[in-house]
Amino acid sequence: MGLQTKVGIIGAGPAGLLLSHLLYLEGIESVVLEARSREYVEQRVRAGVLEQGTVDLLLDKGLGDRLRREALVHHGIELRFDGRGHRIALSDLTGGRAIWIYGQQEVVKDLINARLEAGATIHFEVEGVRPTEIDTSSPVISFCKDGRQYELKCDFVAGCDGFHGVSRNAIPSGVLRTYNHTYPFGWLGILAAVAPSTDELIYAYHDRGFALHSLRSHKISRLYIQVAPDEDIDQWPDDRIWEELRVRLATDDDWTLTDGPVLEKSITPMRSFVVEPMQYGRLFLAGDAAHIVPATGAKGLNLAVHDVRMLAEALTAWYHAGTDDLLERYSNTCLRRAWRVQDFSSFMSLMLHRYSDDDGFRGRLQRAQLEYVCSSETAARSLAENYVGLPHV
Ligand code: RFL
Ligand code: PHB
Repeated sequence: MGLQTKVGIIGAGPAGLLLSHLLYLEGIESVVLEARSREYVEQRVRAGVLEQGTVDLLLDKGLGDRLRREALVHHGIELRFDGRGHRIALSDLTGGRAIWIYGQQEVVKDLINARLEAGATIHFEVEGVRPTEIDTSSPVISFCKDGRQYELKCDFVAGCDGFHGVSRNAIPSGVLRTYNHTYPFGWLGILAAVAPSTDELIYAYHDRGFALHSLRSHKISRLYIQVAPDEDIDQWPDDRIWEELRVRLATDDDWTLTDGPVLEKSITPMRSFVVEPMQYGRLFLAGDAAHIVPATGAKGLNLAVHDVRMLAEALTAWYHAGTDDLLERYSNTCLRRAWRVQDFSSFMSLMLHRYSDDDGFRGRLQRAQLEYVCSSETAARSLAENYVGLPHV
């Protein structure tokens, strides 16, 4: 069956949904195709830290009603090592910028509601999605839904289908250059029904490995520990996880970690990945489809938001002013920020994780780095401005 739209968007994650909303505000029609069910994408536990710039955009585009009520503003983070905490005063160091704690699945829920309220088309649970004829001026996305085959004709295809999506593979071989780095560790993350034992995020460096105490609300905590990338989650009953967190987050004073029921747990590998360019013909890649950063910098979602903001502006200029210079610059503009964020996320990862092959040398460098960012205002400011998100890169 034949369908038609202006922009065909593959993936209903934050990138695809936000792009669809930004285009709608400019009067540009789009259709979103998603492999999973609505329930699944709304429940998927992932990011929790939004940069100031991400929040400003969501508020500015009318997506902030619930975010304004429920998100928690944080003005600092703690780096903890040798049993002591050191606060990085994010806002004081960056002219008042902050980070906001609001779960990615809440952003996704808000976006889906806004899109459906505006009468948008989101096809969930589609199969066999395949972008074709992307090197012509009328690409087609073929897909299957409820056993019926469809062909969606569009002007542009936005590949917002994450790292495991199909869009990137639709680009002929030899066009893309891939940069890939796998870190020798992963994160075991839990979501727990217990009030956070901290007001601000704690990034802990410990001989037994990295640990992170984050949160989602006054009642829900989010915590992570460094594990081997191929760690078997069955080896980690809840008690063992809490015990390990307690050891790695311990301080010399009387700080204690309160445990509670574990609602969700999973292991995530840490990797860096970038493809260049982020465009081929009428196919534009955005978000995790084009780049992955290790989670230590809390940047992946924020980078995805930046990409689609650039893509929406470029498509708006094409439709409304008939100019294609922003579309041509799209890849370079986004890659500049992607590599800045890649560097920051790598810096945080290398500083905070233990390496199993360390003969002691790396550990000494890590400690020197930690002491530097915790004692030099200049070094702390550099970390802070990257963490809250550089306004211009
Ligand atoms: P997503 O969210 O992966 O969405 C892609 C969507 O595409 C769908 N899809 C397909 N649809 C149709 N056809 C196909 N063939 C398809 N293949 C896939 C998928 O079902 C999905 O719905 O990518 P997007 O939109 O680019 O968003 C990127 C973010 O999800 C990601 O960067 C962040 O979650 C990364 N991240 C963090 N980012 C932050 O900015 N701050 C954080 O604090 C933060 N913490 C994290 C994180 C990621 C984590 N994990 C699990 C990887 C913490 C963790 C543990
Ligand atoms: C989270 O809350 O999920 C989170 C926070 C900070 C990070 C990564 C993830 O660096």
